[in-house]
Amino acid sequence: MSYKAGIVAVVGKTNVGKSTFINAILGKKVVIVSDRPQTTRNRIRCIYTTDRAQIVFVDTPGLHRPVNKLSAHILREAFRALAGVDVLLYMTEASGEVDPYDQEVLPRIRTLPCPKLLLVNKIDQAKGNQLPETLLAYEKLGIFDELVPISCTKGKNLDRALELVIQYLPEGEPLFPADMTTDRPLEFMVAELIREKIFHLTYQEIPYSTAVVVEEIREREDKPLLEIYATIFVARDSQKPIVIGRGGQKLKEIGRHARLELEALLGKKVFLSLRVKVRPKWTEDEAEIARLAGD
Ligand SMILES: Nc1nc2c(ncn2[C@@H]2O[C@H](COP(=O)(O)OP(=O)(O)OP(=O)(O)O)[C@@H](O)[C@H]2O)c(=O)[nH]1
Ligand SMILES: [Mg+2]
Repeated sequence: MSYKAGIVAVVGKTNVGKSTFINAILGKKVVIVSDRPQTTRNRIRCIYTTDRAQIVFVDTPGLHRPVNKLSAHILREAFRALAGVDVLLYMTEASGEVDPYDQEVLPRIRTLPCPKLLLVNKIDQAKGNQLPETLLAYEKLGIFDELVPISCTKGKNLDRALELVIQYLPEGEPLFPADMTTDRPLEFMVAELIREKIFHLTYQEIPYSTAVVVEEIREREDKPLLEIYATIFVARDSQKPIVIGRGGQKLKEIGRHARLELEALLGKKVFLSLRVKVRPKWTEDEAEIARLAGD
């Protein structure tokens, strides 16, 4: 059988588990995940290669109703991912009906020329008849070529989802080297990891007002150590002391969690220096959004 390769966008409402799915398929943490909506802000290519196929998954920001310029930007990013894909994976949860927000978005999905697969995620949480009712409701729309119930966290039916994706992929040569898992540079991945820790360790509006920029990654010559200098930007003066915490405790905690994960990921010691800066109202300023949370 000839080799298969193509671009597969993973799209759906925010927080349904798109990034978790990609990590589960790749068998390692490539993209960040949190239990709160709008974690992913950019389109991120994640590459899965076997001897039969190469799938270039595109993780996308969750679809949502925008509340400010930043979230409108994030939403545009998600829709931009739809252009030129070979297979579309639309993800939803088993709520028992067509999700009202999906209902609004699906007309834009219907007209795409590629095969479309529906992933019904979090089936471990489905109660009673919710799963069969969800499948029936989405089936009736007549949009999807396949409907696949899965649980990303329990690893249920992921092999079936993967098989189907490969089945619908076009034949072709690999697009990326086999050992590559993302096309994003290390600076981006490090910034994302720090942002994830902010999602895990701060509350309310803080993660949504925060951006992370890695200023420098420096390999020490005298010892096996990676020095990383990053800045956390917040949108208001009052947010700075919250991110820093009493006696710098919160910032230390964010740094420690990020550093430990980076060390495990990179297999070397990391020195991580974090500072916090205020960029007043950056989430409402297109130029700042492009600079701090852009492509
Ligand atoms: N119970 C359960 N939880 C899941 C499953 N898959 C993902 N989750 C959880 O759902 C939450 C959201 O996961 P993400 O992968 O960040 O969701 P996302 O769709 O990428 O979210 P955005 O990037 O914000 O659009 C996390 O707390 C995951 O642990 C699943 O199969 N079962
Ligand atoms: Mg995500």
